[in-house]
Amino acid sequence: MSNELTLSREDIVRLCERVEGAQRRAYAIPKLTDEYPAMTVADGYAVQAELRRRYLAQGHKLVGWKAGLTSKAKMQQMGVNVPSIGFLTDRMARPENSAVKTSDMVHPRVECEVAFVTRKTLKGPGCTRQDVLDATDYVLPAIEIIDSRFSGFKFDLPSVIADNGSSARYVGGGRARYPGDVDLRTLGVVLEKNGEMVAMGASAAVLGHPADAIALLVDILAEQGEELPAGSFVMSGGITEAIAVKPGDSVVARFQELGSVSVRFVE
Ligand code: OOG
Ligand code: MG
Repeated sequence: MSNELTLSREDIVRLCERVEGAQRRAYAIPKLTDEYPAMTVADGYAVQAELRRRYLAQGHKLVGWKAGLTSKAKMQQMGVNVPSIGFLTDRMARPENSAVKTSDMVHPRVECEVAFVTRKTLKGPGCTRQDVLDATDYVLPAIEIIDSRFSGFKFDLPSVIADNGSSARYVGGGRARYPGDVDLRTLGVVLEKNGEMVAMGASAAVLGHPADAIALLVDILAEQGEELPAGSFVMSGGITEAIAVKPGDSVVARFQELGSVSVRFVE
């Protein structure tokens, strides 16, 4: 698949409005490639950039970024085998252990991820694991709540990128650690829903090392002429498959070394 921009400016704005409407009013839409089968990854990022521009113009603050589809479990679950990135704003953040509303989402799912907070600018291309570790202030455990705006949670890479990587909400918590104080490759995690274990894994599932996912994210940003500023909150991608949630559910992600993060869901 080529990665040229094929969409006109008009099409980009039109698709962005379609995605924004679905995000705001929480309804499912057909994946964008049904109407634009020639859409490329570059087109997807153009729609995502327009979405970001609009949210920031409306006063949302950019907090950081997320890498997605970075583990085999996630790739297999979604049928997409290339990682992607999306942006995170202040409006998506929720406090640890809070009640997250599901009525303003389409079909939410939870993921457990290692999050990084940076203290230096990171710039691609050629960003390495070591660059990421050197620029990291601390790492912490996070639960991401994803919500594809596409019917049946089914999409392809250009569509999911345009929908900002299904970003919906995120919760950071647990115990923050300096990256040099833990072995980020071997952290185990257990995901529980309503007291039962529903998934488990280890951080190496994320591209061998979660810092590699951040390096990849920095390189994807560089392709768009952007860098990752100091002070960014960055999620490295779900370690296990994502788990569907509904009102009444409570979820805990228990991480080795990093403590646990929890969240509950209400109507
Ligand atoms: C795309 C977002 C994937 C992750 O951590 O892999 C993601 C999706 O599966 O809807 O956030
Ligand atoms: Mg995720």
